[in-house]
Amino acid sequence: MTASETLFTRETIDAMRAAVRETVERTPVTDIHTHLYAPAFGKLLLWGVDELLTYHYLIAEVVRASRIDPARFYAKSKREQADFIWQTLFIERSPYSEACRGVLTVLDRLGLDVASRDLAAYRDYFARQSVEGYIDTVFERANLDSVVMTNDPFDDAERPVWETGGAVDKRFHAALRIDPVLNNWAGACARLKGWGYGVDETLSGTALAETRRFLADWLQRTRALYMAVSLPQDFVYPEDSARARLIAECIVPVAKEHNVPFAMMIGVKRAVNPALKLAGDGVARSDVGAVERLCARYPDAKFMVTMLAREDQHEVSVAARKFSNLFLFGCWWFLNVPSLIEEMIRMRFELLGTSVLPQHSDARVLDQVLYKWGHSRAIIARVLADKYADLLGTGWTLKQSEIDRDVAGLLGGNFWKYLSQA
Ligand code: HDL
Ligand code: ZN
Repeated sequence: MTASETLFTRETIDAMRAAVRETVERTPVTDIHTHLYAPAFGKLLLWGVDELLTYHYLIAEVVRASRIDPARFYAKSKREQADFIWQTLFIERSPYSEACRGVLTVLDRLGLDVASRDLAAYRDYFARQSVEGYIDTVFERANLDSVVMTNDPFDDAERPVWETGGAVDKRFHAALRIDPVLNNWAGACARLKGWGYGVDETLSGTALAETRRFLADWLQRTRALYMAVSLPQDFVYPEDSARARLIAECIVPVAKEHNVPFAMMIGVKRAVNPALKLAGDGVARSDVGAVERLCARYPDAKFMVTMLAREDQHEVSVAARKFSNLFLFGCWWFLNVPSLIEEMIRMRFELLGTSVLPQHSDARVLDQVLYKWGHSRAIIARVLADKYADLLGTGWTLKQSEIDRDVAGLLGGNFWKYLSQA
């Protein structure tokens, strides 16, 4: 029988498990939330072993392990920071935290000798790479079809690139990130005025129409697949605030007009330890009711949601059962560790079936997709095979072509299908 006609039954569960592993490995991924940048953005695209080692997750871990004063750590050069992290977390301690292990998975997937522990040799390898060639290598080895960037018009380093042509690499899609609009309207307002939009802090006069024009201009300029915001753990809706008015009268109408989802990433407790800078944010439980009320109030708008607190995952999965315009995605940030990825994917498969996107990488450094997807594919395959085994146990049968279909959806197809729906 050809592979597509293979039929799995309760008698061939081991063969099914092997087929699921193979299918998940060979199916290309659309990585729908990253902080990566197309080559046109130059140094904004981070890559290489020193960037891997100075990922803010590892900065938090090295400050904790060494108790170095964060200011003293940040005063070091990037290379000195990487040396300190390598020595503290990898040589003086076993690097089994997910962020440490991830660095080693990257080196291994690149064919480097991890057992050598030879940081100089790793640096030599990266010094010999060109960014264009290395992007090809990483996309190919991680089996990525494409990634979605996080594009911020308020970022002075990024905006000029869009104003002179933007990302011209089809592997890098855009997402329009609008945190300043919703989280710091006063600050955003001043910038928008400077760009010629007739807005004001009280949202009077032409402010709402002009904010809609700003959003439309940047959706067109970036060809963004969705609009996104990171919302704090105390986000509520509705409320008497600029944020609530902007969501209701600007974000939602523009999202509907352009048929793009509005992605809410909810649960950050900002700057719990400001001295850690980017590494200083924390997490707290949030109000899933705000998501439910938005989905109920705007049934013909499309929402994407990922929540940061483990404790919110069951409630938001149940909410997704109530609203077909609520698309759940990823195991975000502090959830992107094997034990919680497995717990969340199992819960989502059992509550939502195939209608989720189990993972995104959130990669800030290009090479990270090698480990973030390497680790997550293994978990997705294991959980999916378990669910299929439960199915086959009822006497159900499964064709290889159905496994292909399901896996293509879970690794990106479900996202593209959601985007295409009216
Ligand atoms: O807001 C976000 O998109 C978060 O992912 C933050 O960028 C965070 O700092 C991060 O990198 N998490 O993985
Ligand atoms: Zn992110």
